[in-house]
Amino acid sequence: YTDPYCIGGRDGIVHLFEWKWNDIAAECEKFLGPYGFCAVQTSPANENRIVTNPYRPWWERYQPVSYKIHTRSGSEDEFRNMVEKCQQSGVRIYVDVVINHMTGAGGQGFGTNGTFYDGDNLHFPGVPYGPTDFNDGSLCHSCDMNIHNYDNVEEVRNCRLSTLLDLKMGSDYVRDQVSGYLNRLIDFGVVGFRVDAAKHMWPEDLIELFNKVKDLPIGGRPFVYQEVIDQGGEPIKGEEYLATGRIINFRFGLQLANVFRRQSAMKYLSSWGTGWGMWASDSVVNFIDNHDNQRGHGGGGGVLTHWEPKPYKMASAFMLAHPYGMPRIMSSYEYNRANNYEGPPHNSDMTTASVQINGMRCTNGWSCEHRWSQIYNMVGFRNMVSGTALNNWWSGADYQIAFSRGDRGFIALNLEGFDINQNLQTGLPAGRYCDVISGDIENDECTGKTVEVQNDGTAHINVCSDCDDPVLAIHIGAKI
Ligand code: LM2
Ligand code: CA
Repeated sequence: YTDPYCIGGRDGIVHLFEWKWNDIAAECEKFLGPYGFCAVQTSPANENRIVTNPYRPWWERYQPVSYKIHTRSGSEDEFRNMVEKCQQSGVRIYVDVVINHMTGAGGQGFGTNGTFYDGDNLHFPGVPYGPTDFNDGSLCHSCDMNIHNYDNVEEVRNCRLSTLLDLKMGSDYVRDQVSGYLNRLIDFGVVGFRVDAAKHMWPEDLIELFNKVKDLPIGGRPFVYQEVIDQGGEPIKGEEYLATGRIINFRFGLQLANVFRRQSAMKYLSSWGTGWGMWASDSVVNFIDNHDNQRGHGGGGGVLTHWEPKPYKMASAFMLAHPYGMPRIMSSYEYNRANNYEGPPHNSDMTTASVQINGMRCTNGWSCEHRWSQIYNMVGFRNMVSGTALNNWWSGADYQIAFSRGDRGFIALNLEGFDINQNLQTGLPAGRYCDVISGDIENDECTGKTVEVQNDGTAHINVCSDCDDPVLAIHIGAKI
C-alpha cells in the first residue's frame, strides 16, 4: 500500500482541490505530464449532499449520499475520461475517499446525482444503508453521539465527527459497500486513495476493508495514504495505521512554518525527518498546507499558505529538495478569507467555473500554486535528483543553509539579514548552471541567475537576503 506507482522517476502529488474532471484531464496533458508530476489528488468523486446553508460550501463534498460518481466536478463519463487522459500523460490519479461517515445528522434531501437521503432516520437508499449500518447508540456512548473527547479512543472512532453519521466499519456489509466503491474506482484506472478521517476508524477495520479491495490492473496493492491527524498529545498514533499504507504527516507543515517564519533556527533542519520525531520516509505523505488547515479547519491554523508567498515558496522548495517522504502540493482557489466555507469559483448558476490559463498562470479565481515557477521547477529538481542522498550540508548562520543531492542537485536558502556570499561545495560536475528559482532555460539560455561550478565541485554562491525568493537551486537538468 505504500508504493505510489509514479511513472518514470517522477515524484510529487498535486491536490487539485475542487477542480472539474475535464479541467484535470486538460491539466494532465498540458502541464502536469510535461512538468513531471507523479499524481493528482482529486476531490471526493462520489455523490454528496447539496448544502444550501451556507450556500454550496466546499465541505459539502465531505457528506456522502451514495457511491455514485456524480458531483460538481463532473459525471462518471468525465471521470473515466480524466483518469485515461492523465494516465496517457504519465500522471496517476488518487481519489479522496470519504468512508467514515455519510451526511450530517438531520435533514433529508437529494444529492448531486439526484438520490434521496434521510439523515433523520439514517436511510441512504442509494447505497443502500439503513439504521443498523451506523455505529450510533450501540457502539457510541457519548451524551449526544458526537465526538467531544479526543482522549477517549472509542469515542473518536465510534461516535460522530461533527454530527456526521458514523458508519459501522466493523460490519461486513458496510465493508462490502465501501470496497465495492473502491474497486469500481480501480476499474476506472485509479491507483491510489487518500483516506479521509482515517483516525476515526479502527485500524483493524481498515485492514479488513482493504482485504476486500482488489489488486491494481498493473499488479500490486493500491497506494493508500491515510488522514491521521497526529500532532502529538493524543492517544491515537499515526503508526497504528501503517499496516494499510502511508499516513499524512501533520507535523511536517507545522514545523516548517516555525522555521520559515524565523521562529526556530533553519540550521536544525540538518536532522529533518525521523530526527524531528516524524515517521519513516516511506511511511509518509508530506505537505505544507492542505484544504482544511489553510482555512482553519481540520486541526488547522498555524501553517503557511499561499497567502504568505515568500515563506510558503521557501518551505515548498525545501520540501521538494529534501529526500524525506513523498511531497504533496496544494492547489487552491482564491476564497474570501472571512468566509472559510466558500466553495470553488462558480458561474451564476453555481456550477463550478472552469480553470483558465493565461501564460503559465491560472485566472478565473484559481490560484494554482503548482504553476508557480519556484514550485514546479523544484518538482523538476526533485525528479532529477531522485534516489540520491543528501550531502554537503552547510549552515553559515542560524537561517542560512545549503545542501546537495548526490552529484545531481544543489540548493541554498537564506533568511538572514545578509547575503550568502561565498564558495560552497555543490557536489556537481563542473559547468554553468541555471538557477531554477530565478529563471528557466529558454532557447538554451538562462533567464535567471547562473552559477559556475569549478572542477572541484565548488562554486561561488550568492543568495540575496532582502528579496522575494532568497533561494538558489541548480541541477544537472538545467545545465547550459
Ligand atoms: C476530513 N478529514 O478527516 C476532511 O479533510 C475535512 O475537510 C472534513 O470536514 C472532515 N474530515 C469530515 O469528512 C469538513 C469540514 C467540516 C464539515 C464537514 C462535513 O471541515 O466543517 O462540517 O466537512 O461537511 C460541516 C459543518 C459542521 C456540521 C457538519 C454536519 O461545518 O458545522 O456539523 O457539516 O452538518 C454540525
Ligand atoms: Ca468512525
